[in-house]
Amino acid sequence: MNTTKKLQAVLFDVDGTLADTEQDGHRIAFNAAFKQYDLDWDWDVDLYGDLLQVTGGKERIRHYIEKYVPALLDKSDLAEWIAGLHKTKTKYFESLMEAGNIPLRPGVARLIRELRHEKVKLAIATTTTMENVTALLKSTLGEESIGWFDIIGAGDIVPSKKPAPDIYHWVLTQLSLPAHQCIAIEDSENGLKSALAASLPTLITVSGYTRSQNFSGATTVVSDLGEPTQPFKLISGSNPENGWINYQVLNKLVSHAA
Ligand code: XBP
Ligand code: MG
Repeated sequence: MNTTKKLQAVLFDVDGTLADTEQDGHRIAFNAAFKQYDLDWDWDVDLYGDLLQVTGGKERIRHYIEKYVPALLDKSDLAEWIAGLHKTKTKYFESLMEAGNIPLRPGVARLIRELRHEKVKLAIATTTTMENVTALLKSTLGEESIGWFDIIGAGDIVPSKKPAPDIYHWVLTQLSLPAHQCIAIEDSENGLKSALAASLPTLITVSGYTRSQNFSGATTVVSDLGEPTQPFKLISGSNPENGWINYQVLNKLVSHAA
């Protein structure tokens, strides 16, 4: 069997996978928005780690209110108020990306370049907003990189966010590809659940907040995508037998999973 023709598309998660955006990006942007709204809320590094169990910024704010500020639940326009606060947060996040302080994780730019060379389709399946995705891509790979992705599935485009499979189903439908010819790259348990529920083989690159999560069901779990000069550490799953994730490795993982 010619396995080199197997892989048709790679579906990338964004936060934690393309870049470590949570602690020094989203968290900072949430806190800046709270300040602008005269709220004394402070999402410190540990608290934010707990709050990350809820995906989606608006959903996370609502969860925080339910847990820590329940009196606010009586607010008649709560949904609109949360949406406004979240919009403000998105503006702060965009400025943080424009400042260019958050780099791509090891191997990401290289792998994207190689996959484009091999004519493998690139897609994004994320919980965050389209504005945030484009801001990150612009600041790290340049404006033209947005066009390198055949499909970008982001934010509220589907009714239920990860761990529901909706965003992966949506992206696969747009790509007109079956899940077994694709691979998802994720960093979190919620992301893995989402991808697996859409029947996608999934490679995990653990990130700051997700290191100790449960990744059973993942094809392979590695520290990062690795570079020839800076190999990844294998955490679990099938051994890619290479120090860095490239087109050939992804192809192998997909054909073994099929
Ligand atoms: C990450 C998320 C997002 C971000 C915040 O999801 O759950 O909610 O934390 O972004 P993924 P928003 O790893 O799937 O990209 O505030 O724009 O939701
Ligand atoms: Mg993620």
